[in-house]
Amino acid sequence: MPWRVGNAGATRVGSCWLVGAAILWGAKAMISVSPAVGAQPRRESLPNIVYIMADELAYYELSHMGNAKLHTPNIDRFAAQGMRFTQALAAAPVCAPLRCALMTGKHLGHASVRANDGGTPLRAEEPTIASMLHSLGYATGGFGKWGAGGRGSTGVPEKHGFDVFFGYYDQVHAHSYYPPYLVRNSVEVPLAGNRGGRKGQTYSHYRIMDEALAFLRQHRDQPFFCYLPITPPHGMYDIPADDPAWELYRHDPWMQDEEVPAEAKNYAAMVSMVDRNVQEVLDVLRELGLEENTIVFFTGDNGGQDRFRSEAYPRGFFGPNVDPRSGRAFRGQKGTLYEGGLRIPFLVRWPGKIAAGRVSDLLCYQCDIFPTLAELVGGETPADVDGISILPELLGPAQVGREQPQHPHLYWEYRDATAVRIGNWKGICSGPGRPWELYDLAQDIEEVHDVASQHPELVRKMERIAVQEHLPARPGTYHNRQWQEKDRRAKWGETAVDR
Ligand SMILES: [Ca+2]
Repeated sequence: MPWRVGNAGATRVGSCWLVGAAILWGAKAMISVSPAVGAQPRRESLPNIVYIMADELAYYELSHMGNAKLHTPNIDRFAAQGMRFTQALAAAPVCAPLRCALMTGKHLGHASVRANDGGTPLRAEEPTIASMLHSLGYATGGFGKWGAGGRGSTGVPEKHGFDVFFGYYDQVHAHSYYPPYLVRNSVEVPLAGNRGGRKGQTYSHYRIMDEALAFLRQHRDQPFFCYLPITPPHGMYDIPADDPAWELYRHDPWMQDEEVPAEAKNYAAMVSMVDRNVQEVLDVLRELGLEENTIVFFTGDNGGQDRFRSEAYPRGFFGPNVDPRSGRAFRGQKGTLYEGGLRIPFLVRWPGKIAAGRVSDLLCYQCDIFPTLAELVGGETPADVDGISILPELLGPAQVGREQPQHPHLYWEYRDATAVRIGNWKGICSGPGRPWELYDLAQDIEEVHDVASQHPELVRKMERIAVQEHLPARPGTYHNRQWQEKDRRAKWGETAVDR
């Protein structure tokens, strides 16, 4: 059955599982902006959405990508049952800006959060994925690290469409797995036996996952959006010694090697803990009978960091940016606009709707998620969103009723650097007054052969795009800085004096 495309791009609904109720929902979205709550017919016919985003987990840190040290059997199976993207990119190379871009669909030339210091929140009036879904009657829950506005600011998640957000609002707070408290809808939730820092009695990530899984159960009878920007395997690299993930490494000689830093061993266990969490989500969906009405995303947030470097491992012990099969490496890492800062794992699973085992080379980035989900559910995409819907790529053009469009260009900026992508061409300018570099990623994925001098017109075009896409940032504001500062201090908490 073809998809019905509504007026002004505001409402696109259809397909077999949405017929009837979704058209009704679509019509409602066109004529009314009031939150759809209460007695709506067949709310369950709208698909549930789960978006799991592991902090820092890199493109080549999954076993199915050839990583021989890290074990991710559940994510490997997820990839085999769903669709894997080879050119899904972060909208920014660090946490806070990319979370803003993901939630608002705006690239870094338009995003309100462009710094990673926690000081620039979302503006009060900005629509987000959560507010769009909430207006259609979705239950909306976030669990993990928000990063787009601290407590006491205009950017808090409960003012941007989330019924509940539990975890960390500030990314410095999120460095500790044993903080004295987490935050739920801006209210502190004490964690027993924790003083901050690296040791304690309540491992924060367990609490966060518990609440996320409880949210799924609680909302089994209505459409839900479960956003899981979980903090592992981001450092500090702490995981309980009795976590079941350690079992996966019992027979790995490197795990017994005293030369390998304990932090690297913890990191591996954290990756496999994330792997287990992914399966826990799928298991609950299956138990609730929701697997076939739930689209599940699994992704990283920014490009990999070359952690645990040594003479033997110049690109890091786990080689997050090195293809284990070819040895080719992405240039740069987290924090840069080279591919090492932008490539992320991106998998989407939806039994019966997304063909199993497909691999897509579609060029896309996190700004595309908002319009994709809006198209999926018949929600409204704001006119100033920079992303494009990738729904035809996910479900197939026949199902959606149109071909997958391509980005005319993609745009990034971070600190002094700017980057533009046009098809396989990537231009990077590292700062004001610096020459543009140009790479043909189809031939040169490592970005080592600068061909700018051979393509001056293309470089000029990218320069024009960079000027056109950059608007001065308009961040939100804080009405109380003390709460956010308290949250940042809670990283070390009472242990700060011991350091
Ligand atoms: Ca990150």
